[in-house]
Amino acid sequence: MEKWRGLCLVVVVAAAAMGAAEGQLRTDFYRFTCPNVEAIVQQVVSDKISQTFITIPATLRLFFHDCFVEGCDASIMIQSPNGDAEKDDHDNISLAGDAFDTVIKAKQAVEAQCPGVVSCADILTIAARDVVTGSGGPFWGVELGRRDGLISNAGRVSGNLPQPDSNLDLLNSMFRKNNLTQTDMVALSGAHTVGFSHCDRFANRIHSSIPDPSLDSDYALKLMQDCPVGVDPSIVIDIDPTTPRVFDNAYYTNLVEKKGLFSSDQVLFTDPASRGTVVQFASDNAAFTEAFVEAMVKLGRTAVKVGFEGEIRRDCTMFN
Ligand code: HEM
Ligand SMILES: *[C@@H]1O[C@H](CO)[C@@H](O)[C@H](O)[C@H]1NC(C)=O
Ligand SMILES: CC(=O)N[C@H]1CO[C@H](CO)[C@@H](O)[C@@H]1O
Repeated sequence: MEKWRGLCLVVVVAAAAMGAAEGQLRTDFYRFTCPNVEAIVQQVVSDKISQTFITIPATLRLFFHDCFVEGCDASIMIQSPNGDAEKDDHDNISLAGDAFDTVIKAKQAVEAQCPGVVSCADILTIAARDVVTGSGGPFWGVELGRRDGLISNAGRVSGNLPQPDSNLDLLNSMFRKNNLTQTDMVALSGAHTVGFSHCDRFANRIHSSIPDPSLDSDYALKLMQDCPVGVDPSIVIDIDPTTPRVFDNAYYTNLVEKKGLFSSDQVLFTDPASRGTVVQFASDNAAFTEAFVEAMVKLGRTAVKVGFEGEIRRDCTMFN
């Protein structure tokens, strides 16, 4: 009897290990090795949210930036004494310290219960889901089994992240490189339903001599008041002027009303190739939610390291 039970366990563990080696992410990846991992992370995330709302947008954006550069491998978390890690690139400007802090704290809490087992990449993935749920958005099962990367380099950021003045073709090609469709891209842009932008990221739209015809004139006026010429570039404003703290489809109703903050937001409505998707998400929150969840799961598969690749970092900010 004992012998059989032991054998069964060996078979199951071997199957799990083979799954990992084959490079499969799975929702129950830690079921034997750290069954409470999601509850542990969720507790840290909700404590952090109750301290500061910025936890929500910051963590969601941190996940996106991690995945688009070097894959979802926590490369964004690495701290370099020389200031040349991925997070030091100028594109990181709004990666708020609270997002890094969330992952570091969650990792510490997880290590206390299951040392050396759960990757920082997976912790960031869980946390990104939890902040969406924590602001009124959907809950979904996250795929796990990523390993932490061994490269983090500021020089490898440039050209991999979309810019606020990117046009539809450029946005599409950047997302396509990461196996994401135009619909995924439009859905993921809905993350701009929460969070902040620095004035300098859209100043060219409001302070140019020719008014931007794709920008609502009242909204433009409000933006000019919030971000006057010569304003401190560290000033931040809400990206979603309607419900800035709620994860909902207001981002799309804003676009239909010409109230997209970045031209990369507004272009999704202006360009006939993506307008239909924007109009659909604006009128159907469930359709947006479903597309967002699907796209987040796909985003989480970007260039992942699995099996024996990479490492399980002990400290998310340092290679082992
Ligand atoms: C489609 C192309 C995208 C462009 C051009 C873009 C650009 C930007 C820019 C310029 C900011 C403001 C940064 C600042 O001034 O601090 C921002 C903020 C943000 N972005 Fe995006 N983004 C894109 C897609 C995404 C995606 C896919 C996500 C996540 C799934 C995301 C999540 C966020 C969040 C949550 C914020 C607010 C951050 C905060 O408040 O700390 N963005 N984005
Ligand atoms: C995109 O998918 C292909 C086929 O599954 C895969 O080989 C490739 O690594 C993926 N690209 C990224 C960036 O994840
Ligand atoms: C949060 C963070 O690491 N921000 C850094 C982004 O990069 C600039 C340099 O380009 C640093 O000064 C910031 O500290």
